[in-house]
Amino acid sequence: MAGEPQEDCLFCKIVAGQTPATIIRETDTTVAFRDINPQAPTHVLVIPKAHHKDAGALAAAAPEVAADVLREAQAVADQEQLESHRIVFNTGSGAGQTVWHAHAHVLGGRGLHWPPG
Ligand code: IU
Repeated sequence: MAGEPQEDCLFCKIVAGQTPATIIRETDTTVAFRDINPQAPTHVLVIPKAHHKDAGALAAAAPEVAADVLREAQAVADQEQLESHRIVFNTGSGAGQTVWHAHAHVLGGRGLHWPPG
């Protein structure tokens, strides 16, 4: 069911403390942790604690939590003192989504080209 923890979901396991992660921020509804395979000097993932398969599903089911994720993404950029940054929601395998629990990538600390690859 939407929002319920999924047994086979890595990010639900991070939320539950069953899989280690370098958590840098946490709120009642979100967790922010460093990506294990960073693509920039700062690469942090912000996730809702509740399980939703992608950003669109999250926004449809729990718009207030989607707003919390965005607010926390900006808070990460502020905390990391990023001059510029990019917030990315890969959606669908063709766009590079590999983990089916909504997450915002916060990338910064280097020049970011446009359009992205
Ligand atoms: P994607 O947009 O679904 O591709 O992003 C998933 C990210 O999760 C990706 O950047 C991975 O490096 C990252 N990640 C992680 O931080 N910790 C993990 O244990 C696993 C993936 I698996």
